[in-house]
Order: sequence, then C-alpha cells, then structure tokens
Amino acid sequence: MADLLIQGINLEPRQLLAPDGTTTPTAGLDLTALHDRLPAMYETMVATRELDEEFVNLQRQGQLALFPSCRGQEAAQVGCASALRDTDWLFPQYRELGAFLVRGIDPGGIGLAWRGTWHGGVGFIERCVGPISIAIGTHALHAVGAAMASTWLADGGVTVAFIGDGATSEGDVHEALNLAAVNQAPCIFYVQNNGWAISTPLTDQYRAPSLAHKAIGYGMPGVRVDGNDVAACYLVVAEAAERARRGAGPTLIEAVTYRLGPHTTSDDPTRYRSDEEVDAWEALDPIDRCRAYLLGSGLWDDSLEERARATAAALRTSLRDAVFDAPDGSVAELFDHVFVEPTPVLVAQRAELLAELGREV
Ligand SMILES: Cc1ncc(C[n+]2csc(CCOP(=O)(O)OP(=O)(O)O)c2C)c(N)n1
Ligand SMILES: [Mg+2]
Repeated sequence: MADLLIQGINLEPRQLLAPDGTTTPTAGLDLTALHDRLPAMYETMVATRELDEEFVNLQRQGQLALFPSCRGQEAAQVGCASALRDTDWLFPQYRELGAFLVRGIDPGGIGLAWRGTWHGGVGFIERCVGPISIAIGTHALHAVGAAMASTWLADGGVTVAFIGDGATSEGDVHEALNLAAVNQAPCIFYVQNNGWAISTPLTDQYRAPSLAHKAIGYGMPGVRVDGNDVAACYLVVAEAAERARRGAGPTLIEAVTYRLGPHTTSDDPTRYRSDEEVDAWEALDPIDRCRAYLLGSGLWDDSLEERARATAAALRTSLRDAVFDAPDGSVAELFDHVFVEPTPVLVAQRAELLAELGREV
C-alpha cells in the first residue's frame, strides 16, 4: 500500500461503490449520509445517458453538425455537480451533459450550439454555467477569475473548471492551476480522466505518478477518485467545496473514468483502441453500479426507473422540438460577447464580413 501513496496523494482512487454495487469502506467518506440524494442522482444519470443517445441520433439524421458523447462519464459529472450549490459557477469543456442536466439546463440551447445555429453566447448564465468551450483549457482561467471574484465579493461561491486529461497538457491549464494556488482561489479543478484525448492515450500526456499528483507542484491538495462511482465523486467534490468555502483554497481532483463512445460523432475509435479495452470499462458501468447499490440497500423502488425514463423522454422531445430543421442563426452573432464594448477592429471586421455576404443585420 505504501508505494500507492506518494507525498500524501493516494494512487488508488477513492471509492465507495464497488463495480458490483457493494460498498468499499473508505476512510472519511460516509455513504449513508448520501442515501437521501442517491435516487435523484441515479435518475439524472439515466436521463443523461438517454438524452446523450438522442443527441447522437439527431447528428446521424443530419440535424446536428457534431456531438461529443459523455456515455460512461455520467457518474463523474452528476456526482460532481450535485455536490455544489446552484449558485456555484461551472465552467464546462464540451462533454458535460450530465452536469448540465443537474443544473436543469434546457437541452434545446445545447442542441442549437451543436447544430451550429447558435454560437453559445455567454453560456447558460441563468444557471451559473459558462459557455461550452471547444478551445481546450481556456475556460480553466475563467473559472479561476470567477473564483477570485467570489472572494472579493465575499459571496461564498465556489467555481469548477471541468477539464479533460488532454487539457492538463495545455499551457492555459498550468497557468490557471498556479494562479488559483497563489491566490488561494475557491476553485475546483475537476479532471475527467477518460483515458483518451481524441486518439492520444493517457500515457502520452504526463510523466507524474498520476494527474492528481501534479497538485503537489502547485501547492494544493490532489485527490484521485473512482469516476464511475457517483457517491465517491459527490463526496470528494463536497469536501473540496467545503475547503474552498472556508478559504483553504483550490483542489485538483482526478476522476478516473472512461469515454465509452467515440471522441465525437466524427471519430472512429476502432482505429486507435481495442474492443477488449472498451469491454473492460463497459463492465464498470456507472449506472449499473448505482442501480445495484440502490437495489441491495433497500433504496430502490420501481417508480424510480419509471420517473427516470419519463424525465428522459420529456428531455428528448424538448431537444428534438428545438433543433429539428431549426433556421440558421445570425452570422453576426460571432462578434457579440467578445468584449462588453466591441473594439474598432471587431466593428470593422463585422462590417467587412456582412458586406462580403451581401447581408444586412
Ligand atoms: C487549444 C486546442 N487545441 C487542440 C484542440 C483539438 N482538440 C479537440 S478535443 C481535443 C482532446 C481533448 O481531450 P481531453 O481534454 O482529454 O477531453 P475529452 O475529449 O477526452 O473529454 C483536442 C486536442 C482544441 N479544440 N483546442
Ligand atoms: Mg480525455
């Protein structure tokens, strides 16, 4: 066990729910405290998986340009977002459908962004969620800025930067981690280590013992958690949020999970990974694991599944209604939201583009 512990960061991910739904005793984490919340998290995970499938179907029907599925990562996302207040700001990468559903974001807007008819504006600000960020890692800096603003405003807010394993190799993420540590910003860096950055395997991303171990260099706590265990993800984030709220600064969390689907609908993962690898992770499915625990602990009743399916069906309908044959948006929207007051260069570029397109907006 000693060699699994390097400078206080355990290489063995923290876990409460074993893959068969039995419990793994983990020091300091109490599963019964979560019993009143687990059924709702189960429901949201089921709804996430179903809605995710609807997004993929709509892309295949030519209604969406692209979609990055989060299948397999539901526990990592739902557990994390459920542990926070609705007023804590989330800064997503692009695969965080589960976190969006915890926040009650209507799937229509997400769908229009992936259809390419809405640029995404300033995000889902009414739900304290920043814009979908395709540019890898840039939003980690936004999360730190927002966290520092929370400190200055003394509003007790915590922010979360959702980043991928690949994003940890970006300069912006390094700067964000260091800036957060230096300023003791109430920011949680939540890395979903899903094994791959498109076709680049995890082994090509770093030489540290784990991604969580990078926290040592920044001077903040680092935690590895089983990302397919919704209860462990919840409790680890709750701990980090509590630390941040009392002024003890940022935390780097590595949720070890797996992307079961392709990188996006444009990707063919059979060209770079084996069926055996995927099968091994299918056996660790986060939703099956949660269901097995609920069944075994007497928390299950069939109405839970029925409610989850009904919620999912309503979300699927709402998504289809919003995106099916939706008209193109305004190209000029590209220039909105870059600055509060557009710069002269942007104004000129906007006019040039519209003149070229022969349109007036
Ligand atoms: C700055 C930047 N560089 C490169 C890309 C191309 N790109 C898109 S997704 C991706 C992989 C990101 O992997 P990871 O952070 O692990 O997230 P995942 O897709 O696995 O959720 C890359 C390199 C990009 N979008 N932005
Ligand atoms: Mg990845």
